[in-house]
Amino acid sequence: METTPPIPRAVLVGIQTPDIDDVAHEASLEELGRLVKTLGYEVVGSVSQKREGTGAASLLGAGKLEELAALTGGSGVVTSMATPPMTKARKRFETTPDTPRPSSPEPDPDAPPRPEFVIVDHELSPSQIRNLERATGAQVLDRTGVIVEIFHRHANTREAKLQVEMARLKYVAPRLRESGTGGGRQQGPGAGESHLDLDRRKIRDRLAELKTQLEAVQRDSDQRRSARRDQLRVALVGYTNAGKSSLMRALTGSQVLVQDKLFATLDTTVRTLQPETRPRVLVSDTVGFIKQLPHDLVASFRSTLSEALEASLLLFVVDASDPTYEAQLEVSRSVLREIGADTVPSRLVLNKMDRVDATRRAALLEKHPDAIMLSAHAPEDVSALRETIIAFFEAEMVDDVLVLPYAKQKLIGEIYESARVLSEDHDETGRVLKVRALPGAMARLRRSLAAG
Ligand SMILES: Nc1nc2c(ncn2[C@@H]2O[C@H](COP(=O)(O)OP(=O)(O)OP(=O)(O)O)[C@@H](O)[C@H]2O)c(=O)[nH]1
Ligand SMILES: [Mg+2]
Repeated sequence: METTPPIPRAVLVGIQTPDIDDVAHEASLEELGRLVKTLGYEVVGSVSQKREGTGAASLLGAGKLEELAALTGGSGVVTSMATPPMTKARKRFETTPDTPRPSSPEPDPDAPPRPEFVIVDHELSPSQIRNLERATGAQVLDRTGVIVEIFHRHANTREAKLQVEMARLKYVAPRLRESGTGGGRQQGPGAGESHLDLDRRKIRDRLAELKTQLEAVQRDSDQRRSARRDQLRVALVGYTNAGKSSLMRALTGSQVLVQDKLFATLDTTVRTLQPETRPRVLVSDTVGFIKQLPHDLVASFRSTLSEALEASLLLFVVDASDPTYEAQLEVSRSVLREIGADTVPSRLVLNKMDRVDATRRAALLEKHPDAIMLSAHAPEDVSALRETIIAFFEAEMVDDVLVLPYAKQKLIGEIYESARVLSEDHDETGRVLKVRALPGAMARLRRSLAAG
């Protein structure tokens, strides 16, 4: 008989430093809750702590720690540092949720199961994680850990899988370093090496292996991308859940995944704008951004985001119905700056306007007079966006005359692919074509004709 595994339960912990106001704090905690749900966990409670700084050993004050431990069934105190070192096996043992702890109250058989996870809305040092685990008896994950885990589960293509595994190992490695000091010695081969050394060496070897594999995969995708160079390309970029894939579907008629989940899309898809134009316009859907996107993930998604880098136009999609949309916009901008895509021409797209009332619409319009306001669900809005995209490229394109010698007729396909042929004549040298194309494409066609 099949039994579905129980849904893991989690308690959220928010840390509010003086630079964060109440609205931003609430929004951040809510977003963390959605991330945790995306992982398939149930959020059963939350605890918030106001803190001057975040360097404290356990991050939470004694009172909050007890409040949290009451929810998870832990002791509420960080046990003495003289406790045995956290070897991997011990860690596994200690974090097993149903391990009875001497200081825990007797479990009530009718009580709902204790949460197995404590998820902190802040990046934690390895020792902070360890101390919180000691006090709560639950497994502790920080925001970065949750995001890395989501990426890990959602990766589909070989490239995304390799990238995510690298990011994950890089996240795990430093945490091994501090949590395993003095781990037991090995017997047999490799004797004298601690478990920790062994784990770290394995991780290093695996990272090197992954790097080689990734380079091979990336050579392929670089080739595919360079074949698309000089084509009319627009990329949908923006915060996770803003509606990029919904717009992609509407603009291209493709069946990309749309979900009310964070990080539904991890792989870039490229499709043709529909109804098709001449030359055709390619639309790319990309991975979404998020606050505190772990640095290694940004780095590892650089190649996925090259789609954005190579586009002639970026559509910055924003969920205008989200009260924190401005912070989200700023996060997206800074990630794009980080990968060097901030020089690509862009337009702001305020999406989900169907959820915005007239007053707010007016305020948005005043703040962003150049923005395109729409709903990805309204077909007339989507066709207007299509016209805007076409008009953008139309303004970029230049006219020229190409002479195609009769000996080089095989290039005609390439011309029709990357340019619009306005008229066609014949003279004694060959076909004379009046064409309209992007300057880059025109230059490439000229080179092909010269070399041919
Ligand atoms: N009301 C409303 N909902 C929308 C609109 N556009 C998208 N949504 C919803 O917003 C959610 C997220 O949409 P997606 O298109 O998956 O968002 P995304 O930006 O691709 O998200 P990720 O791939 O996770 O980064 C889905 O539930 C959509 O149905 C809109 O214009 N109006
Ligand atoms: Mg998506």
